[in-house]
Amino acid sequence: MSEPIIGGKSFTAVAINCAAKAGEWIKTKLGNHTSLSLKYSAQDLVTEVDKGAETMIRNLVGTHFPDHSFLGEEGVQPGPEASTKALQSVQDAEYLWIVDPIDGTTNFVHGFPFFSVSIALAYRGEVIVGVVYDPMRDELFVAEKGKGAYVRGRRMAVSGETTLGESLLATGFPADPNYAQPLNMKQLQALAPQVRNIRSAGSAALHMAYVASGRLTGFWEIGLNSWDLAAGALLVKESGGTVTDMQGNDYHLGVRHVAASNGRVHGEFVNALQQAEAGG
Ligand code: 2AM
Ligand code: CA
Repeated sequence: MSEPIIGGKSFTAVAINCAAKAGEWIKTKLGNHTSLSLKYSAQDLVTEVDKGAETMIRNLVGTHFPDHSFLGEEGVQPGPEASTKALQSVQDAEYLWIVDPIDGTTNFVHGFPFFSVSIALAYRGEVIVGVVYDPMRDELFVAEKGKGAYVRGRRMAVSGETTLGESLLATGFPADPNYAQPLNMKQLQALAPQVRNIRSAGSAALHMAYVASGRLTGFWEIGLNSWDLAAGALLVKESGGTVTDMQGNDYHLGVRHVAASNGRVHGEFVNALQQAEAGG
């Protein structure tokens, strides 16, 4: 059995192993899933592949670290209240694994090749290991707190843009039609003329990994859950970037409305998001 050392290799090795195994299996199921259910709404999907991948990861983690706590998307009832409650019940755990077996399930269901496995380990509420794996490109993004972040074994760094005008941003279109969708549209409308361009590819974890690796200048989305963000937040921070909520407060596990960037444009970015919200 691996030795449980804080930030030690064994945690990261297990996280990588879980992400790689689950990702390989998910890839074999692309176009072959047999059950599709709606969770909270017609936009909130789950397949047997999400559930199977989560079980695979939970069992593997449990074999190595039976005393650790586990928070996975498919173990939680749908909807924001249940997610917040589930996080509150475990966030003080000594060691907590936070797992999204497929981030970008809509893409997986439609065969759009942009989804990922997201696995984070938090120690007393602080993320110490983050792994995001894109099985379609076989790209593994790994970060350890204080030790940097890597993709395909190469050290990652955020991009160099210093103004919004030179920035390539991404956002996620939220499902909630009452609050999140109209606000996201306002933000999009306000930001589009101020930036180089905007993408929306449908996996928050992978968008965060792209900010970390310098492929995107920044990313924002309203209404995410801890499992969408925990691993990606460490990737961005360990690559020299900044992760906050939409008011510019530092990231923590409870953040649902996120703004992540290379840091250099963060002030301008958050300012523009706030001005959009204020209708200015
Ligand atoms: P998921 O695929 O794990 O559900 C896309 O905009 C991002 O939002 C993805 O990371 C996706 O994660 C997440 N997402 C999709 N539907 C959602 C919903 N109903 N509530 C919250 N997050 C959602
Ligand atoms: Ca998911």
